[in-house]
Parts: sequence; structure tokens; C-alpha cells
Amino acid sequence: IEIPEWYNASLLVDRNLEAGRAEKVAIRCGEEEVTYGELARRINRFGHALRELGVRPEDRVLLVLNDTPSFPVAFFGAMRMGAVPIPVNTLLRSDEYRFFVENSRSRVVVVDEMLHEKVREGLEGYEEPVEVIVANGGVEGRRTLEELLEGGEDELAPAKTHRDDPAFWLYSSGSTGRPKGAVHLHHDIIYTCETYAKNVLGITESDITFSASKLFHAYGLGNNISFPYWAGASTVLYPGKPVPQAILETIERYRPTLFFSVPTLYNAILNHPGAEERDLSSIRLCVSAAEALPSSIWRRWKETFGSVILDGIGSTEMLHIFISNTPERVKPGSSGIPVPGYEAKLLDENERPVERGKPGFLYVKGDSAAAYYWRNHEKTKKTMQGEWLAAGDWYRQDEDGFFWYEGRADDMIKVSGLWVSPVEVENTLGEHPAVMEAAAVGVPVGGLTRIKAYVVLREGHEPSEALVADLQGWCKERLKRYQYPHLVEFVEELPKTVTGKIQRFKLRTPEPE
Ligand code: 3SK
Repeated sequence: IEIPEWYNASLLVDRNLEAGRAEKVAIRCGEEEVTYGELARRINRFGHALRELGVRPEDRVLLVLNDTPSFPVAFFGAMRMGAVPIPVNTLLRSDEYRFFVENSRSRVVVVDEMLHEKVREGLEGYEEPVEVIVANGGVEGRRTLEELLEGGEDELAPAKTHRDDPAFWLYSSGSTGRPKGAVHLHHDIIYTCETYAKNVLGITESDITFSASKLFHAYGLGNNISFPYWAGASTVLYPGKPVPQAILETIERYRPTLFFSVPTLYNAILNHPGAEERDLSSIRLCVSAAEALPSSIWRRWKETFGSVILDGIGSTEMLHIFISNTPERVKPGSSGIPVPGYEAKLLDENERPVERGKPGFLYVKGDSAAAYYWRNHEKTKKTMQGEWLAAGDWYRQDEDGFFWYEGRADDMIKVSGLWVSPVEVENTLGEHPAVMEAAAVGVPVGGLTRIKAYVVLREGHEPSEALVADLQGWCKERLKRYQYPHLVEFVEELPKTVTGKIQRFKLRTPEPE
């Protein structure tokens, strides 16, 4: 893949102007339609506005944005003038936004009006100057994205960035400690387009993409920004909560040809009353990632809607999917084969290749890999090992070369495609007056991963259904909504090592027959 030495990732949008698609609708979001020409103008205007605010190349710009046209405008506008945008999860608490601003030393935060209060609270007492820009609404005393786009010039030459300069970061959660900022370079996005989007999806300008997974996640960013813009396709943005009814309505209204989601939502749609009557006939291909798609869901989906789901595995560090089933070769239940442009191998704990059919740690090679983790040399060394990246997953490869997911190499729990740290759940439970200590693990339920908490009660407290509901409510109030324990079991004690570490692997029980 030939990428010019001096290259700016925002040129992905210019491709469409050069190809005569200025009048073509790039984005549909509610009633709003944005053409490629208008998108390019807004991106350029925002780039100018950042310069006028004193933002310099390589300064970081935090994006706390829902899925609306403001997202690509802020993302590409920042990169165009050489700054480094950092999209983050919109479901977080104020202290987590404070962490992101401090950790990245962001100079600017672009935040949706409805998320502004959490960011404001998080920044209380923060002494560095931060310019907060409000998108999709207004807040007294703050600049708005809309007013910044009103003035300014329509043209802005891209900053002279090298293809290997930092372009954007994505935070990735790990089993220990805070999220790590994975630093992606200007050449990474186009690499995912020229590999997965071209070779697996076969995306063209006639496609309409719709991703139920949000743009702040690497998966959604590729699905609903990089891939359609690269191909000159159109994309549908839905800013609300991705619940089955809303997703089905969006599909019927905008008739996407490529639909991207995660196993939990495919399952929820199948179980939604009357789902089989809904019109999903526009979809030529569905994609699933973030956790392994059970073959039962694959089959039900095919029987109900007639479309194939391509399951694959990607990561924030690799930016998008690097192992995938293909329209020509699908093995339901497997993650597929390496995407052309990527290589994968399985090694044992001594870093020796495992025999075919035996499980091993997954390593992947490909030019969309993040360069390093910001301010985290130790994790960088462990994960980015020369050309190879340790994915942190445990896989098996069958006789046909297909990869089958065996579980995480560590204790992190992936629920609905989002990482959950067991320690966070345990600490929250531990703050409940009835709880002495707790351990959280991921368990398979109906082929999907759910959080189960093992709880040791303090004296004077008895196990009961009411207490289970109380503990779940406690977690829901304090954590993100997907982090509460679905299942709670009361135990006398937790299995521990001699040094007192909880042995979570002893608590992961197989699914009952
Ligand atoms: O989790 C995944 O499978 C994934 C897929 C694409 C892009 C990013 C991620 C994390």
C-alpha cells in the first residue's frame, strides 16, 4: 500500500471532491443531510478556528461527542491543521473525563451539549487552560462549534504532516490501571480501508453504511467514517442509545447496505417482538466484532433476515478488524482468517509457535498498529513487540486456518464489545455496607459474556433476592450502565493466592448444559 511520505489523514475527505462527489450526500442524521462538499467546508472552517484559538500542531483535542456530523467535523478538522483529536467514550463519569484531559494534556475539549455538565464538573479546580467548545447546542459562557463554523474560510490546505506523525489517539482499557492512550499515525486509517474495507467488505460508492457501535470506538470510527469516506459511500449516523427498536427504525428509514453491530445487539434484535416482520432487505452484509459471535445467533439471523453476518476480531491498537470471515468463506462461530495485509500467529507462554489446533496467545502484524501507548513505556514494550502486536487474546487455529476465540489472556471482561475491569466492579461492590469483599468475572450466558459477582457478606447481613437487586442497583448508580453484575452469588470466601490475590480464573464456571 503506497502512502505518500507527506500525508494528512483528512485527505480521506478530499478524495471525494477530486472524484466529483461534492454534491453527494455523505451523512444522513435525523433530518440533516451533509454533502461531501459541505463536510469538507466545515472541516476546513473548524481547522481555521482551532488555529485562531492558538492550537498548534500536535496539541491534543479531546472529543466527547455523540454520533452526529459534528464528530467527523471535529475529528478531521483537528487533524487537518496538525492537531491530534482524541475521541472518548460518551458514557463516562466526570472524573474519567478529568483523567483524559490531564493525561493527554488536551488544550481543547469539544463536547456535546448534553455531556457538557460532566466535563465541566470533571474540570473543576483544573489549573491548566482548557478551551471547552460545545457542539449541538449551547452553554452560557462557552464557544459553540456552530458559531465557530459560521465564520472562517472554506479552504484550508492540510498541515504538512508526515505519514508517520501522530494523527489521533484512542484510549484502550486494560486489566490494571487507567486506560492507555494508543497513538495512531496518519497512515493508519487508510491502511484499514485498503485492507479490510476493500478486500473483505468490497465497499463501493453505492454503499450506505450504518454502525450501531458508536464513533468514539475504533470499530464505529472505521465503520461509519473511514470506510464510507474512503469509498465515497454514504453513512447514517444515529446519536441515541442503540436499542433494538431504534436500530430497526433507522434501518427501515435509511436502508443501509452495510450494517455493523455486536453480538449482544444482534441477539437483542432477534428477541425483539415482531423483529421478523421488519424490513431489513436493504442490507447486503452484516458485520460483527468486539466479542465472538455465537454460531446460534449467526444461524438465527440468517434464517430470520436472510443476510450473512461476517464475524471478525479487531482491536483499538490495530484500529480495525484484522481477522475476519469473508463473504466467500464463513465458518459460523469462528473469527475467520487473517485479512489480506495482516498476519497472525499463535505462541505459547515461552513465545514458541503452538501446534495447529492448540490454543495460544494471538500476535498480529499489520501497518495500522498504534505506534505506542502514551506515557506508558512498560505496556508499550509488552504489547508492541517490533512488527508484532500482542493482542491479549487466547485463540486456536483449525485445519483450514480459521481462528477460534478461546478467551482473554487476562481477566478483563468484554461485555457488549466494551471492556470492563473486574477491579472496578469489585471496588464498587466493596463500598456497599453489606459487602466484605467481592470478585467479578465474565461468564457465558446464552453464548454471550455477562458479569458475575461473587460476594462475601459482612456479619449481620444475610443473602436474599432483595440484596441481589440492591447490589445491582448500587453498581448501576455508580458505574457505566453495562458494568453492573448480571449475576450475583454469595460465598463464604474467595479463592486467593498466598500473596492474597484473588484467583478469578477459579470462579469462571462453564455454562450449564
Ligand atoms: O473489538 C473488536 O473486535 C474491534 C473491532 C474493530 C475495531 C476495534 C475493535 C476493538
